[in-house]
Amino acid sequence: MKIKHWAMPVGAFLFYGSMSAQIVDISPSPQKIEWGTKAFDRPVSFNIKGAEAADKDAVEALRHTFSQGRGVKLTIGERGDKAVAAVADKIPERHQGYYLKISPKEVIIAGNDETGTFYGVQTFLAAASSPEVMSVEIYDWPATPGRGVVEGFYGNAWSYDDRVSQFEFYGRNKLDTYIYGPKDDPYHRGKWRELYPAEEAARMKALNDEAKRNKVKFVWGIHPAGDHSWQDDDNIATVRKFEQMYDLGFRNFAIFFDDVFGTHADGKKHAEYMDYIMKNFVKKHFDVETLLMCPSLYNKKWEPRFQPTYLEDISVMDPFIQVMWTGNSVVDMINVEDMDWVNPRIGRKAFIWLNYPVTDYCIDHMLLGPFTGNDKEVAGMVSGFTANPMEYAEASKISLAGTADFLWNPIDYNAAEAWDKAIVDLVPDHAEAFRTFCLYNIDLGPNAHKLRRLNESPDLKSIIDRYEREMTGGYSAEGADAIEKEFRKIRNASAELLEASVDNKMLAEIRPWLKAGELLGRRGESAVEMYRALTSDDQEAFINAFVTYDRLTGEAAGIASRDFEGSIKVAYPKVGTLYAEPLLRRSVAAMTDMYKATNDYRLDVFPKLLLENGTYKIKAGNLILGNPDAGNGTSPVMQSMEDDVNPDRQNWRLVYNPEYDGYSIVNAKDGRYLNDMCEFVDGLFDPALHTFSIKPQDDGYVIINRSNGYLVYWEVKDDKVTRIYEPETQTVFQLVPVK
Ligand code: LOG
Repeated sequence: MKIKHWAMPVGAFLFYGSMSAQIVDISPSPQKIEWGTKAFDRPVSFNIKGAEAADKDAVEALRHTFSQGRGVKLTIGERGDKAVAAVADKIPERHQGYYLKISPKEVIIAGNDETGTFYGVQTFLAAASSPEVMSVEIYDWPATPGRGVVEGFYGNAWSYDDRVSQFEFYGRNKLDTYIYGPKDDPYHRGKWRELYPAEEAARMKALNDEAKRNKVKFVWGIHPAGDHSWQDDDNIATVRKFEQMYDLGFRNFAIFFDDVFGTHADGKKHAEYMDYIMKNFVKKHFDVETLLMCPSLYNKKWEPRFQPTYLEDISVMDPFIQVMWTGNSVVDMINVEDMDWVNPRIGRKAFIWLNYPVTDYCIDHMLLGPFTGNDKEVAGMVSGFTANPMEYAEASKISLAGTADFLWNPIDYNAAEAWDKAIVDLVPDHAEAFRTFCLYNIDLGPNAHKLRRLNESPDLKSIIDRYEREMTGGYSAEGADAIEKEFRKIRNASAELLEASVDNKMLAEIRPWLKAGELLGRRGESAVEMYRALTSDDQEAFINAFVTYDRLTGEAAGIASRDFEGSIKVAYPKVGTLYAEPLLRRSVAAMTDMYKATNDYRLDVFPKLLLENGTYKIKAGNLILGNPDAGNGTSPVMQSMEDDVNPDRQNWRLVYNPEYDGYSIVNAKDGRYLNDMCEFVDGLFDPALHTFSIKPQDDGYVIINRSNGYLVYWEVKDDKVTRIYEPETQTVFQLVPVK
């Protein structure tokens, strides 16, 4: 019988029955576990049997924690070893499976293979981490074949220390795969043909050794697709590089063809190249374990962009080669239907490259939410499953702990519990504060890939839902108190973590977000003060609170991350963007308007709107932006004549949206919004894509959209307005108010 898992974190203990012994919640959750009564107390020493024949990394991990002595008998080994022969029929006949028994008189750790023994030790170390160790019997194995991480993002690659820390974490969490593919590492992509210089090579070797100690398969990847000539010399260059890695001890390899198009994305060429590597590298050695490829067409949505036969062309590759796949689109969770679609097309089980929690396309956000959204049946339909993380290695562990738990035992996976466990495991001394902080760092904000997480700051959301409507009607002291309490909570939590960040690697890494969290809380408190002052008619208090709010908002806007030497990407941390930030912007704007309508004390402190809300003609030179097919047509056109018959077709309503600090642009005739590309919006209004910064320049205005983390500008080209990425040639428009 399997005892239900308790919602208790790793390292926290539960009183069990009438005895004061403690059971521990083990992560990832074992397949079958049965707790008994108390076995023994710590400290304890073990009389280890079988160590000579057992997996040496497993034995080392054991000896690292426990001293050897005349204490409790501990037998360790894997199937076939004499030491564990007596329990041979109890060992699950599964890849990486193990049997673990703790009883008052002995401990048995018996793996089905070496990794199984190592994982048995990991579970034993967790189960025996409480002062009083419980008897337990565990039968365990992973549901998913290859579990881990693909370091495959654009931006600052992980450091040596980051990776060492990851491998230790993977070992503990039973993740067995790490794929090396940082896009901006020169030896992976830019200078893929060049061999590692001696010093770099030594570091790579050391990393691989570290991975091995933790039973992590280090898959070394190369990205030649951008400029491969498809000629022999580049094939030879690839083998030469692989041979260097082979000599350093690498046995697992990958070739990436992602994010290349046109002639670089030729399926036939890719398949020929892969088969060349099979023949001239893999088959020349007896012990190469893995050859992975990431195709150019790596998600279903992109099918129309490539040759119609791309997947068929690569499906004929040697079956040894595994093929990566991100799912239904670039950034998406993985469902059964996705696998049903792709597997027959590539003639093998796809190897998942999950683009989560990667943030290279929404870098201002920190993704610290629970790991959710993948179908549990997927485990049996893949040849591996790796997650692409954030460039923030330590912070990625929150999500990756969930990934590990999910992949090991999807049936028993509980995202909320796994998340709680990870928080306690990673920040044990400040778990409560960190949990609060994580709750404000879950959603990705509006982004190009349209993945959202709507479970951010649930407490604040329910308070907003409950009070906001009644608060706009009048004063709700209760509502103000409740909202203030939430803002104080995120402020205090962030402040506590900031202090703790001095000697905590993860907290140090996310320090800019902690600062943003603290400021968010303080701004919230100021906004509540404004509200109280407004309703008690205290002008001075209102102005003081506004000035504080405004100053803190400016401070928050100035926070930047990653200013270390060699950094290639800077983030401007955003926290609480789903509810907290919009609430502040919305309510401060509304309160300011109310104040201005009835008071005249110190109106000078409020920033002036550059352009009043209203109706405008949008002109460039002697052309005028119009909507001749009002109601139809995908985009407006620049016209040379004023429309006297139907002037509204050339009239545009500009409305400032304080929540997004930008203007929306709507045609006065048919009410359709314009988007970043200066096209009419048919679907839902997306405030990020459909609001604009309008800035004075020369004797007019430039129109800028900053939807997806990068800026786009408007430029008149022939009779259309188009979106460009560099400001040099952007158009200066005249915005002429219509009376
Ligand atoms: C890249 C990846 C990047 C991710 C998210 C794959 C296979 N390739 O759109 O390097 O981190 O999306 O931005 C990708 O996903 N391309």
